[in-house]
Amino acid sequence: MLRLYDSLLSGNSWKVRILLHQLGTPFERVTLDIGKGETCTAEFCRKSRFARVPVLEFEDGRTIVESGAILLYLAQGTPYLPEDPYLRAEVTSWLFFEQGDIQKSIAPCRVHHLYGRAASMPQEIQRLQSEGYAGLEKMDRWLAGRHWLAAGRYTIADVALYPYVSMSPQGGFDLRRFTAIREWIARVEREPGWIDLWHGAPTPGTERG
Ligand SMILES: N[C@@H](CCC(=O)N[C@@H](CS)C(=O)NCC(=O)O)C(=O)O
Repeated sequence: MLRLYDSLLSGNSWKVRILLHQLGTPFERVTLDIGKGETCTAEFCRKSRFARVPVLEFEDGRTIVESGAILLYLAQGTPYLPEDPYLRAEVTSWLFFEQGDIQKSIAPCRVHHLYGRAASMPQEIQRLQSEGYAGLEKMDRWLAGRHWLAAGRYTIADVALYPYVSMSPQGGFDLRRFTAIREWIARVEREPGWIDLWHGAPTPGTERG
């Protein structure tokens, strides 16, 4: 059986759990506590060269790191990743956009807010929010008049973008003016098999990272 190493609050891990759930793929979940350094142990670093979750592990011990790579692997041969090379590239382009233009700013901003540090670092928060808003503007413009990000249907592009965009208000982002994004979030949440962040969580709310 596949094994997924994740953490309770990780949006990158949530992407993978959503797709595994939508595919109906059974997996064993191992939830690490980042705050306790559980992603930094020698044993875990042998599984994850970047000492981060998510990590997908096979029965033979091989692993895949990076949420985008895991989504691409799991979605092969399924409706969540088009066969057509051009459409597949369109989907992949959103995975890169998510990492560079969305996750890189919105994720740390969210963590600073969740851990009560945001008020003591206004300049850094302003920098992260201005980068995050720039990404959200681009996404909202693209989604205006469209239901999905790529290929005219729900794909792993939507799975990849959904967690950090939908959780951006936790980082102080105001989504009110992003009408297309808000409608898209509601659409993603209506997809069969969609699960919320806490679905199946071992001990909700106890983890620090
Ligand atoms: N680019 C990576 C980012 C993964 C990442 O940032 N993981 C965080 C949790 S969301 C983590 O494990 N952080 C632990 C640390 O950096 O020490 C991906 O998409 O999988």
